[in-house]
Amino acid sequence: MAAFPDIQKIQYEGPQSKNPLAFRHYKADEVVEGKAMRDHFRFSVAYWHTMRGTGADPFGPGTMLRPWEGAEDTVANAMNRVRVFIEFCEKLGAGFFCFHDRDVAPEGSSLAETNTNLDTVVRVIREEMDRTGVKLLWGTANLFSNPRYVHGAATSSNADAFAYAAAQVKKALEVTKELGGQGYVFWGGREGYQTLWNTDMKRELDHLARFMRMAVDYAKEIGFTGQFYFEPKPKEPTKHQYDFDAAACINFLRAHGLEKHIKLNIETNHATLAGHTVEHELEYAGMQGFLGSVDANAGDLLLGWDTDEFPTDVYLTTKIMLTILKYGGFTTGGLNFDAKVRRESFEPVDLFYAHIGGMDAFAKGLKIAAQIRAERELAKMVRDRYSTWDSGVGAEIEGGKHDLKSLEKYMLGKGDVTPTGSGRKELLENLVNRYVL
Ligand code: XLS
Ligand code: NI
Ligand code: NI
Repeated sequence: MAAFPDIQKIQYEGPQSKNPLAFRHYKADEVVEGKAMRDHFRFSVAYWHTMRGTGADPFGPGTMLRPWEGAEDTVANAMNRVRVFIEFCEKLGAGFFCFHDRDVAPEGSSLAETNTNLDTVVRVIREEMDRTGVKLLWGTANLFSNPRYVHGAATSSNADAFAYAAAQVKKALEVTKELGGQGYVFWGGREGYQTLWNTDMKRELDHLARFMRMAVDYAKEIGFTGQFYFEPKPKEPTKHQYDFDAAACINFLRAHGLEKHIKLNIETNHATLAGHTVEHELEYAGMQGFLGSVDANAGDLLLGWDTDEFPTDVYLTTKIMLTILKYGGFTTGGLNFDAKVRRESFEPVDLFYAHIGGMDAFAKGLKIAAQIRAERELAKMVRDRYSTWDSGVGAEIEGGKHDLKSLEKYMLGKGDVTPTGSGRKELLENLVNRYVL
């Protein structure tokens, strides 16, 4: 029985459409900058929010109406849920999904039983993927929910927690490979601290690096060729997470010789929690070749936590797409909606409205970004701003032809700096508005 009997495959109807279950901008086949929209975005649905989000908050239990859910967390229900999920992806027209091991199958009474449960459900996932062509963007392991990870996993003060997490990642890598996953994400759920009074930071970070190295080595051993990603987040659930932002993650990877194996998965709301914007994080990662994948969502600037809302702000999506296009687009990565409907939006149809809105906002953002790039006005203004570096002393400095002594000589001769070139922030904002509005 279909879980969404009243909903047909979502179609593109164009900007004039008033049908809330249609796309107004996302047209999978439409070619932008030489590539179909479907391949620009590689849209992915997050299993954890879409299938396992209950709407619970610290003040009350879940509210979601999910008629397909059985009363208990059994393997049979888990298998049924997979079918519902893939029906959702298919009707939405999202080509990819992401999941944590524990999203899809319940834990058993032992690690062995848990692994068996996972294998049973993975068989259904495989069948449904083969039936529909929906693909796995990345897999990951939930190393934060179970109380055994109270002090973290790879950075736990308890060596057994590290060992259990290692066993879990081994299995998660096998399953990701089996499902043809194109990537694997490390997000350090509790890899951080609540207080430095009880924390040996150096030891914890060395353990985290050792853990990642084990995963990279095992991937090689089993022939998993997907891309590894590290997902920055500055806080929540711990007060301070080690994967704080792109800069901290890249430094960590380089310091431990992992930079060849692991790129970043940048999430909008994590960037803002770190006091950055997502475009800052994308640019910082992109300029150094670490831009791997994106967890698309939006935060609420009035709230200081990861609200994981759906992105509908066209300025936001335009900025994200400008940076992604600048760095050549996704190869292994994609746009994963790490986003959930609000507790008050409890009907199944809200899942469709939410994803359609996000996909349309990104489609519109892509078109605007492509236009901004095609007309080159913005790029020209940035280039012109640095024109003193294109000849004379600027070009000589960039060419390595100067040292402190020669520059002192140059400045003694010249006298002083004449400020040139207004920053033009206001003009640039108006220019961008011309494309957006
Ligand atoms: C949580 C993270 C998480 C990762 C996957 O804040 O965004 O959902 O993407 O473990
Ligand atoms: Ni995420
Ligand atoms: Ni998040």
